[in-house]
Amino acid sequence: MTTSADTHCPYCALQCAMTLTSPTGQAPAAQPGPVPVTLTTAPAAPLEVQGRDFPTNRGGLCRKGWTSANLLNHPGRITEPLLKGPDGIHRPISWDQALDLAATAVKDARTRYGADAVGVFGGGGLTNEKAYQLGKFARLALGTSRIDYNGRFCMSSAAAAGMRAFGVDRGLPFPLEALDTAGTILMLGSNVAETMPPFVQHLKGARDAGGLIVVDPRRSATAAFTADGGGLHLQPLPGTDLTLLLGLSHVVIHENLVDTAYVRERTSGYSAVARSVASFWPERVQSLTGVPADLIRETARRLAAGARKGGSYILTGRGVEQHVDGTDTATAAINLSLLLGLPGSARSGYGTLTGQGNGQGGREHGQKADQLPGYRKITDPAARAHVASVWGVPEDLIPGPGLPAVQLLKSLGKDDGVRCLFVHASNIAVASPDANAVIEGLRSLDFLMVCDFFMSETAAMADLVLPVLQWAEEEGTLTNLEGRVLRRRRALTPPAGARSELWIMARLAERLEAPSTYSEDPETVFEELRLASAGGLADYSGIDYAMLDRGDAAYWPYPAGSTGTPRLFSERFAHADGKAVMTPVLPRRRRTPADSPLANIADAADAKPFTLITGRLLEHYQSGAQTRRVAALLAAQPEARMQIHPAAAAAMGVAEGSFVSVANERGEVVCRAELSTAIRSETVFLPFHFPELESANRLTEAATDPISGMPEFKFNKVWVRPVAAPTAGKVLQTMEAS
Ligand SMILES: Nc1nc2c(c(=O)[nH]1)N[C@H]1C(S)=C(S)[C@@H](COP(=O)(O)OP(=O)(O)OC[C@H]3O[C@@H](n4cnc5c(=O)[nH]c(N)nc54)[C@H](O)[C@@H]3O)O[C@H]1N2
Ligand SMILES: Nc1nc2c(c(=O)[nH]1)N[C@H]1C(S)=C(S)[C@@H](COP(=O)(O)OP(=O)(O)OC[C@H]3O[C@@H](n4cnc5c(=O)[nH]c(N)nc54)[C@H](O)[C@@H]3O)O[C@H]1N2
Ligand code: SF4
Ligand SMILES: [Mo]
Repeated sequence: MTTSADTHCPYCALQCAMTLTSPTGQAPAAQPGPVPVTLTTAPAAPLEVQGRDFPTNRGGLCRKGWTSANLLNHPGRITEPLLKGPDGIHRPISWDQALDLAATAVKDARTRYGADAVGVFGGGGLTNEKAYQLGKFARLALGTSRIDYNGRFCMSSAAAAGMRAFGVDRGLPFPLEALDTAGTILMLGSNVAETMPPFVQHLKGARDAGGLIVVDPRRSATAAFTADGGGLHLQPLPGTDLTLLLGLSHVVIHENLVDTAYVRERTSGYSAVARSVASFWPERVQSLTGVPADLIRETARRLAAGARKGGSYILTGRGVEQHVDGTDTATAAINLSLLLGLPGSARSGYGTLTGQGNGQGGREHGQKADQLPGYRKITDPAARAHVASVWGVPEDLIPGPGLPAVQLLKSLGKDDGVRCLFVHASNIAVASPDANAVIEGLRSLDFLMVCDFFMSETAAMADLVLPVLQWAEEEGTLTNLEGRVLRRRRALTPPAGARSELWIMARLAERLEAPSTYSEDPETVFEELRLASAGGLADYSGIDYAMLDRGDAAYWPYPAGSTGTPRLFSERFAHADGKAVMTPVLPRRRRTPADSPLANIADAADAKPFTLITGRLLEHYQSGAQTRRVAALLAAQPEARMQIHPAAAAAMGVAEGSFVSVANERGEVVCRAELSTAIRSETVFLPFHFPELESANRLTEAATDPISGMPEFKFNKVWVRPVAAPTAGKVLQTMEAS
């Protein structure tokens, strides 16, 4: 008998709906409740994956989604707690031993250095239940303020800009389907054709109407998609989007395209913004960004025309946000959208595309350094009192704000820094900026514990690795890029030695004699999350498992007794006066090649300076810890390749497929060159999915946006030169693929 469970993809924030089926009928069963299962060790996936009709994906899945079940019974799966010996080799120990060791490490660090010597690094892939519990566990059971997560690398600038302008941060304040009928869509620094392929369906209408406009220094797959319909591709110098956006606002104001009634009634701050863009006329912006003045004017006009007919949307992705001025750039995009009257209008809007599976929910319920559940501020006395009452603890037991991710990582092993670190759902040795320095920090810790189901590059460095459950093996909820809460269902009994993170936190809390309670049952934790979030910005109090199981559309805020909020801002914004705030922003000086000496490269006479941008390939997810273990995906993209324009390559004698060194004062990458006219000639591109010699983050700088703490992933100076093939270090990512 065949059994099946309706669930959602384990990877990105589109959260495509899928049905998992056991072809044999022996293994999985629909939830609720565990069902006996013998895990097959055969290389075939234990479950069949089928796309399921749902508004975001309409039955479609990308290659990562199709192959996601291959990892469930992967031979490289960790199924026992592993302790690293003095010889550097990990060996199995019992769960009791492992938990005792972790608890002892926490107590030691606390006694020697104080509670803030214990740190937690979380992830946007955790379910709402796990993310919520991790925030509570850190503050109450570990007693530390030092918790932050990889969303700091992902959504922090867009979130900060949204809070500043609208008073609330929900990536898309409207259902994704709203894009279908839009006349004009301006996408800045987002390559959904590779990062969320089924999303492209929602761009077709605008594309066919000639209204899709993509801003990217590369002719990405998404930029190429504009061509058929007569859309536009604006190809600025990396890091100049803020200037470009000021130019667009300049045109909107000077060509009288402003929605004056909307600006008057629904916004504040117009005059200062109008003054700030006055000197950004299109010809000047052309000289600063490389985007032709005519295209700047045309873009502004199409946005205004779309707003009058069909609808106009402005969307941002990591390309414009992962910069030291990312918050200001997102703010400039919001200002432009407010001048045109888009946010809150019935057919138009502004949004940012959340990336990780639970990137949205994961940034709402307390794994951020400055946050309590329900998107509350940890410094707000009323928020502290509310959450303390739900947790049943005195308010002063909740620590104050901790350190944002980059600062937390910089503090590893330092005086007053973190000495004992717990990592849940992030591969920081590969995904963090200035990865060489992070690896040094990880090495200098007294104790590193990593929860994962694979030996990621970070887990490989850990003293203790705890095996956890994969998506199809546990219950929970996620909140997708639309702010819609979804059920993830168990379809498979996990391997005997693996444990849920809720169970791990519960057992550790006992050993640490922590105040309050730590349930290992996801639904019980969700019920507590509902109470803790009640009255906050991200209010989930009206949502329960039963309605999600029915497939009800649950968009937050969803206070008890309401029916949720598919569209935000139709009446008012979340600031006290109900208005959106326009904040004037201006470009700051960026680094130049001269700022980046080549001290560490011995024979660099033949090296040429370039701007490095980094990003994603369709086949790999993030640090690649998961997708490098899927044979089909690894075969399609086995290694990092540096994209470079053929003219720039020819000037250095670099041929297609030949090796290059990409270096700066922080480190060096050696990989093959991929010649492509899709990239600007002063810019090179590296994916960040690969470790070791191919790790792009050996080159990125841990400089951060002053408001959000977002690091500079997409604008770094590097020197490129041809080199001979490397002799070692290129084999790591090919191990263990199944
Ligand atoms: N295949 C795949 N899909 C994913 C992920 C993955 O790792 N792999 N990760 C998920 C996550 S967590 C996220 S956050 C999203 C990210 O999704 P995206 O934001 O679409 O991904 P990126 O490739 O990081 O960046 C998008 C584009 O920004 C461009 N870019 C770089 N620098 C600049 C610049 O200065 N200005 C402008 N305008 N553009 C620039 C790059 O050329 C790139 O094409 O994807 C999600 N989906
Ligand atoms: N140069 C450069 N660097 C970047 C970016 C970029 O564009 N350029 N993008 C940044 C962005 S947007 C992001 S989101 C980050 C992401 O980068 P990471 O934080 O490294 O994300 P993942 O590779 O998804 O790592 C997740 C790890 O947790 C494991 N895992 C998955 N689910 C769970 C779970 O439920 N529990 C536990 N305990 N483990 C789990 C996986 O096996 C994997 O080892 O990278 C950032 N780094
Ligand atoms: S687009 Fe995202 S959610 Fe959909 S199948 Fe691909 S990785 Fe999964
Ligand atoms: Mo992300």
